[in-house]
Amino acid sequence: MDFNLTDDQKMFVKLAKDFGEKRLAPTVTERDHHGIYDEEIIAEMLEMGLSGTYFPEEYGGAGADVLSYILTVEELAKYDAGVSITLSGTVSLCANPIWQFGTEEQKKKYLVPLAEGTKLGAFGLTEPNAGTDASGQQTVAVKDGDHYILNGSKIFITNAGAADIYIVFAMTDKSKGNHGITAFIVEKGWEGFTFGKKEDKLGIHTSQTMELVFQDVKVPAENLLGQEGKGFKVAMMTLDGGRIGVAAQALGIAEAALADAVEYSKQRVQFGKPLCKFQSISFKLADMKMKIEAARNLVYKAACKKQAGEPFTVDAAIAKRVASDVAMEVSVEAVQIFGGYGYSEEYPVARHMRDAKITQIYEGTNEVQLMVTAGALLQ
Ligand code: COS
Repeated sequence: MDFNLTDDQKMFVKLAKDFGEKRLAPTVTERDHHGIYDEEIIAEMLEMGLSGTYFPEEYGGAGADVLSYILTVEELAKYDAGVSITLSGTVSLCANPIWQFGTEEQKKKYLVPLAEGTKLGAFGLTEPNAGTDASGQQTVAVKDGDHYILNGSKIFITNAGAADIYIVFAMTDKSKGNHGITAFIVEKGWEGFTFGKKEDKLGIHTSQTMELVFQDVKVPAENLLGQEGKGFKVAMMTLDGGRIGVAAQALGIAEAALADAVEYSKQRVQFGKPLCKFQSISFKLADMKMKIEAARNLVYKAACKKQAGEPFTVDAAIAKRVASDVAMEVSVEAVQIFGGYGYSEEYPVARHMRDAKITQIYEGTNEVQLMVTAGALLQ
């Protein structure tokens, strides 16, 4: 696998880097501390075409590849992990399933504005009683003529409230277990579709996470995504791609934490010399670097396999677990190197550590990634 970046890939990295330096870095601390989801920043990011990377030009995309997108998420996460998941939530979890499973009409109506960046997307699978056990959906959709009537709720939904387009999973036939789950495309503003409380989270404060509430929402039958009863597969296949996005986010967080720790170790003088001159610190930094580079290979490999149309479920699970564990380990070590200052919110390493934690949890906990990998290993 060749990870020498193409000109297109380099261009997306540069776009994300410039945006990160100019638009994210100056205000990220304030937005993090006050839990601000900044609509203007997100609109600017979308206007730059970052949500269209790998979708074909005929659907509003840039016609580049999955690795370009993954590099973009990674780069953004170095500056603001909340903004990177806002992008990943719209691309991996909303635009991608429409591209993969949607009808031509659905692609024209929903994928085009998502890829062009005029609309934001979200994905509603998790419920109060259906987290890791995603097949236990309690949201129901009952066919009524040329509509389905949707009732239920979804929790911990990234981009909720801000997004215009939602992929929502519901039971259309409870007697069939996971074969009774169906995916729908639901628009913000439809009668009966409201938002619950805004989550008060440990990290990724610059992203917006809320509850979705559906009360007798009339969803036109033409908004069914894929086939009736095939929604669980839509969810699983969508999450396979989403997990590479989370892995890229984790990679970006880890890289930012390492860069901060390297810089600090050169400046901070104790016992008459900079911290980096102590082997206990330089070895720690080297170890952080090694783990990041090992994770990077897994993340890029999973992206390349998705691009090539090869099976990538296990690669995504491995990449997500390894990269998120690395992000957690590296950010904890970065805090350790900063000592008391690391525990203070005055420096960004505390934010990196808080942001890293969610990458071990969402889009399938790391225990789920072990289940997926073990399942494939023991077939
Ligand atoms: N791609 C395609 N199909 C898949 C699939 C994948 N990656 N994973 C599972 N399936 C299919 C299986 O082939 C099976 O199909 P059949 O019923 O036709 O045989 C079906 O889905 C059920 O598979 P399985 O029995 O493995 O499902 P489980 O209910 O045991 O669940 C886990 C497996 C735990 C891996 C799954 O529920 C999961 O990923 N949970 C976490 C959900 C999640 O990530 N939530 C976060 C939401 S977004 S923050």
